[in-house]
Amino acid sequence: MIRSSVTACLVPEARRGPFVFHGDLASACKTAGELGFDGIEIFAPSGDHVAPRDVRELLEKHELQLAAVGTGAGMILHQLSLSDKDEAHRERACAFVKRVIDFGALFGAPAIIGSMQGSAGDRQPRESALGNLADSLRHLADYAAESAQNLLFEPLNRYETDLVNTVSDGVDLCDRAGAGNLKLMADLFHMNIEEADIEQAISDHCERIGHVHFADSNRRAVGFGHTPMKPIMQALAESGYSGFASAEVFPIPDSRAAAEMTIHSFRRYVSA
Ligand code: LER
Ligand code: MN
Repeated sequence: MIRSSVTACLVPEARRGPFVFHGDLASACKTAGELGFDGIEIFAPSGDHVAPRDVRELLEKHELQLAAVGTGAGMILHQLSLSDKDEAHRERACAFVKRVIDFGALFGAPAIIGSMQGSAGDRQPRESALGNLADSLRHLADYAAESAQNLLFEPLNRYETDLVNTVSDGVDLCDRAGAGNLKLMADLFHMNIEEADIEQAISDHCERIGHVHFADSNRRAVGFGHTPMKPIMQALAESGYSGFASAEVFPIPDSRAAAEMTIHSFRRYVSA
């Protein structure tokens, strides 16, 4: 059974970012619970920003699971990257991610490596950046394995990174890192830009997918854009995927409306 989730961003610097809820975790959990979501995904400034006790209380009260935790604040707030050419810098990036892994592990939730992959740019050859990234991911996946967690790696569209843009490139990188608990995150917004055929990419690599960002073509809630979602979600379900479809979308026209449209579309395409 695929489970539904929405994102909550607690990073003021990312307040214009593609997250359903911004700023107030308690009200995000309340609305998510009222609408019948299974989980919530948290994007926080660091691994120790919110007290685990408070999160546990909110999850229990609103009958939610913690779906996943984002690490992108390491890039947004501290310009950290797991592919940086400088080893000391990469170590700081790994230390930041480890604290997020620790936080997620308290709730059985995996950490997501998206923006923290960085990019090569003109600073180093792409091949050496990919090598650095694979080394960092291996190290972090081993760390996550110590608390029996997966680590999620997310291919991003070409306007956000020059390293890993497609699911197939993501598979190559995971193979290079060589860690069985390193899974791919399929963000349907990035895939809409980069994949030749989204359904095919999902069917080809379904056993590697550990999490889905459920977003329409324009990065609004599914139902507000033009991605043909029915066959995509069917391919995912037929592949046996049983993780979360988590809405990482803009709160347009507002958070509640984006959440309502998401759960409506989820029921239409997934749990109908
Ligand atoms: C960034 O575009 C994204 O999709 C996030 O999930 C990365 O942290
Ligand atoms: Mn995403």
